[in-house]
This record gives sequence, structure tokens and C-alpha cells, in this order.
Amino acid sequence: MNSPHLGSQEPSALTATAWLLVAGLAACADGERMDPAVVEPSAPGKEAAASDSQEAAEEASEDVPPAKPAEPRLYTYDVVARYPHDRGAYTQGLLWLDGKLYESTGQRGESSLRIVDLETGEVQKKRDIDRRLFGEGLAAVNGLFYMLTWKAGQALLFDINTLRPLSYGYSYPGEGWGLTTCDEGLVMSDGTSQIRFLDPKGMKPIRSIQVSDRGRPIDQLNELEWIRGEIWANLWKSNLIARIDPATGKVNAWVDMTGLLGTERVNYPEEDVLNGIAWDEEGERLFLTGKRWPYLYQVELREK
Ligand SMILES: [Ca+2]
Repeated sequence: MNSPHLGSQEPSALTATAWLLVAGLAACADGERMDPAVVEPSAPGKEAAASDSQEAAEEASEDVPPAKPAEPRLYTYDVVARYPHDRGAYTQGLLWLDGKLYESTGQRGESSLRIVDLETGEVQKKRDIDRRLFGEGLAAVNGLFYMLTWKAGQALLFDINTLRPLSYGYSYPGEGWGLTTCDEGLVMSDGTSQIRFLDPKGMKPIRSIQVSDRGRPIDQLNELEWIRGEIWANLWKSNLIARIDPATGKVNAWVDMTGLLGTERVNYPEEDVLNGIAWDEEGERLFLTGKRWPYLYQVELREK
């Protein structure tokens, strides 16, 4: 996603982010105290152990609170390398394929599919799309690039080698935000807490999951990447990346990318946000950038 220049801000995004930061950090501290693997027995438990009475033990066990849902792990990052990135690129999709970096960009009249030189940030090849369309997420499967559009409900197709557009595309209901692939096919976000799994042929739905953290739905899921059996999604207008279990939709871990851009200025701070995750599986390199960011980063994660 999205939002034209200086577009209105959706309050739900900030609400979600604020909740995540507070709940996530609180959960971390709480987890250190309450981890059942390390916590000392509670006072009622000790009383029960001291008593030979089974009845007393049962009474005490009733006082033990039920197990809390598993809390997501929290990660921060180290910058491994920093590369130039086109400040004109309103990044919507980012992926690494066979030694090359590919990027899709948004905004009407500025949307394109690009091959980008990692080291220099130079755009080596660019295909502009229909000026009426607002480009979104990008994925590669079966020799084709699939590029979503925001509100037009159309996925555009391109030849992977030439970037030539195909004469046909596919349609889908709802908005198009992020896109990636897994063994099942395409994986798509649409701004809600839902993630869809789609058959690349016709983009027919296979199944969907609702993304949640301890029972709370997580929406604003934007750019996607499939990494080592998890769906990674950066949350729109936040510095957070959710690492999602593709079977259940539960957030396994949060990655806090706060400060990645440092003091570098962007033109539109409200919209030039983190958006773009690419994984080089062979080289085990993780790349991140944002909309109109001057840099693209290679980072490594470490647990907080
Ligand atoms: Ca991606």
C-alpha cells in the first residue's frame, strides 16, 4: 500500500502499532518473569507440596492460572551492508531471484517493474505500467512475474526474462497489497488481517488464514516474503515485521526495525515508510528498504 501523496491517515494503523509496541514489549518483560520453564512454583503450589492431602493439592491446583498463549519472540537487527536505492521508487514489492534484485513501485503514473543493481542501486531495466493503475506487491512463479494493483482488482503478468507484459492478467476481489510465493502458490495480503493462498493459475483461492497475536487480529499487513517456512510481513506505517506461522496465522515473532533509516530524510515522512523485504535464500541475505528511501539495507537479526 498505498495512499497518494499526503493522503489521509488511517487511525487503525497507528492504533495497531501502538498496541503492538506496548503489548509486545510488556509481553517480553512478562515472559521473562512467567516463563513456565524457569518460574519458581507459586505460593499455592508450595503449600500443596507440603501437604499430604490430595484434596488440598487439588484445591491448590485450581488456583493455578491456565497456561498463557505462547508469546512471540522479539528481534532487533544489525546492519550488515547499506546500498543506494532510487529515491523515486515508491517501493511496493521487493524480491531476490537468481542473483538479481527486482522491485515493483506504486503511485499512479509512477508505477513500474524494475531490475535493480544491488551494489549501485541503478535501475537496469524498467517496465512502466498503465498510468491509471497503482502498482503493489510482486512475486515470481512459473516463469512469470505477478504484480498486484491497489484498488483495480487486477494482477498484471510479465515474462520473467524480458519483463514484457502478457496480453492478459487475472482479477481478484478486494485490495491488493503484498505478494510472495510458497510451495502452495501465491501468498497475498490485502490490508486486512487475512492472508490468502492462491493458485497462480487464475489466482483462484486455495485457503486463507487470519493473522493474530495472542488472539488479537493483526491488520495492515503489507509487503510479504516467504522465509524458511514463515510468512514475513511488514506492517504499514510501522517499523515492525511480523513473522507468521502459515498454518495457523499466529505471529511467531516480531522484528523491530526502528531506526533502520537513521537520520536520513524522506520527502513524505507519513508515507515513505518501511516497505520491502527480499530474501536471498542461497546467500542467506535479508534485504530491507522503504518507499522512496535513499538506501536499501542488508540486515541480520538478533533476539532481544
Ligand atoms: Ca518481498
